[in-house]
Amino acid sequence: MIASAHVDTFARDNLPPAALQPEFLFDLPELQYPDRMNACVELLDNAVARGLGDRPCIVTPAETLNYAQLLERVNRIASVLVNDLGMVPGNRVLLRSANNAMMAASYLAVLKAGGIAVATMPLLRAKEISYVIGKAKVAFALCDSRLGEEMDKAKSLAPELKQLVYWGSGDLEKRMAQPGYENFSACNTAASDVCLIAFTSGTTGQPKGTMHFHRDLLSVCDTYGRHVLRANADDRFIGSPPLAFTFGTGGLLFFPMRAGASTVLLEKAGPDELLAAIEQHRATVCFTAPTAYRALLGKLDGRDIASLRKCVSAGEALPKATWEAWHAATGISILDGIGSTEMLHIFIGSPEEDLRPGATGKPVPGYQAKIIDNDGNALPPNVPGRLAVRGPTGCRYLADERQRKYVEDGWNITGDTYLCDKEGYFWYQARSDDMIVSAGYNIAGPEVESVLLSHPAVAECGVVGAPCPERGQIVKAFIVLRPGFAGDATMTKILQEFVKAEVAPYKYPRAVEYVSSLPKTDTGKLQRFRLREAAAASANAKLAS
Ligand code: 3UK
Repeated sequence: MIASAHVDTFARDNLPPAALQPEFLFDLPELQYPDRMNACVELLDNAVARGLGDRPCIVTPAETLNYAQLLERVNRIASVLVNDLGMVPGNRVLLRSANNAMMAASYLAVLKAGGIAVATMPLLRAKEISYVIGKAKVAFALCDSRLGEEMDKAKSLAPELKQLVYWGSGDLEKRMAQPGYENFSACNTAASDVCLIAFTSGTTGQPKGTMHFHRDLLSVCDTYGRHVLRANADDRFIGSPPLAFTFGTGGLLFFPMRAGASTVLLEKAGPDELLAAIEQHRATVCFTAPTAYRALLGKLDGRDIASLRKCVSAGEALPKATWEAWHAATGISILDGIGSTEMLHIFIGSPEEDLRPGATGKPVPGYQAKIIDNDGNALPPNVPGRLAVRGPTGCRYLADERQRKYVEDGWNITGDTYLCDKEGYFWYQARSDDMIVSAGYNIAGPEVESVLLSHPAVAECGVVGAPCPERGQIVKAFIVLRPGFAGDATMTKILQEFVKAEVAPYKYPRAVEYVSSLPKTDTGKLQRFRLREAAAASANAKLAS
């Protein structure tokens, strides 16, 4: 047993029992980490020690910090945490902000001081924030003063929170300016000390806290980052996911720093802001979601985004039509990849020369994946089943019975239905609980969505099962049309015929409803359960009338 640096043992005490943890794999030579390491030291202090100090690290519309300047800022924040606020190793620190330099610096400062970062999505409301504080027993918070209103409300709801310091108002900045605070000696953490509790954005039930170690942060860089993304020190990253979402923390902070590269952090990263910033900062690597790639496609005219060389898509399946349209418009092969908060980052996804448009890809080096039936038996190629994965990272819920559901026999069960073809490519079908069963057929909503999306009239769509007395369920499509198209009976007929011509006719949407937008989570995922509720409500209304 390697000695933990944690004085506050809460996280360790609440790890799932060994028997319920997944099996961890460290076969690759690059995953042979020493027993003691601190992720901030690896990503930041060592970069400066290697001579990268004057290279740009964080670029925002407001400021640019090179590696040395970021290190000084991190040291100052860590000094405040420990000297002023009394944080000890193992304490949880809540972080709240849009993506900006102070958020990134605060995150790294928590790691460096041996604390545990608990980053929250900017959109969360007081009740949700106070749940997180209570669940992770958080006593410290650093927050952007512009998000003060909900934060103050959350503090009044959550007695565990003792110290709340704002930046932007001058409070944190004044403390940071104290003499001597520019130096801070890192906490000598164990590689297996928890340094991050990331909450899932829970579409059902309360959010789950997933615990990750210092070494896990490096593992995702040295697997996906090194073998699939393959960025270098001249790259400039950009993207839209919040730093509080591990897709964003990896893609916009850990991966660029591990490569000695720079990252553009945007507080607002809608399609217009993102395009303008790519152009202005000559960004080369972009991380965003499938919906955003579709939105960007409509706005490329007159833009110069020739600097881009790599685009990563995750969070939801990337339909082949979106991949092809982006490739036609930019020449770039989007790298699709499936990741999860439990696994920390992407575990299936292939590099440009080895991908299949429409497929997620092959397991990332360091990870293994298989398709199993309900009893845990491996299924043959091309048969859809449950996706099971394992690798250097994996699911460790903070005090949560749902650990038993996510981990089976040492494998992480992501809740997705996939199939694996004869060549070893993994093809997404649906979230396992989103499969539509209609007149005995299993139908994957995302497959129908991807057909509809390839029709020029369709901007966005969501396909779910609607209750039906005869068939159990019918396929129902909620569709956002592109400007200039009318959602009438003729359009419905056209789209239904279009689907029947592209895939097995039983999959066509028997019901179509036109909407102006689709419900999404803070992490940009389609909320199919809301569409199901809407579909059920209108089906019941019909029955009653
Ligand atoms: C779905 C995908 C098909 C899938 C995430 C990259 O999305 C992330 O984490 P979450 O915990 O959600 C996990 C679930 O989202 N999903 C994600 N990517 C894909 N489905 N194709 C994809 N490419 O249902 C998965 O189980 O919010 C993604 C990196 C870090 C992340 N946390």
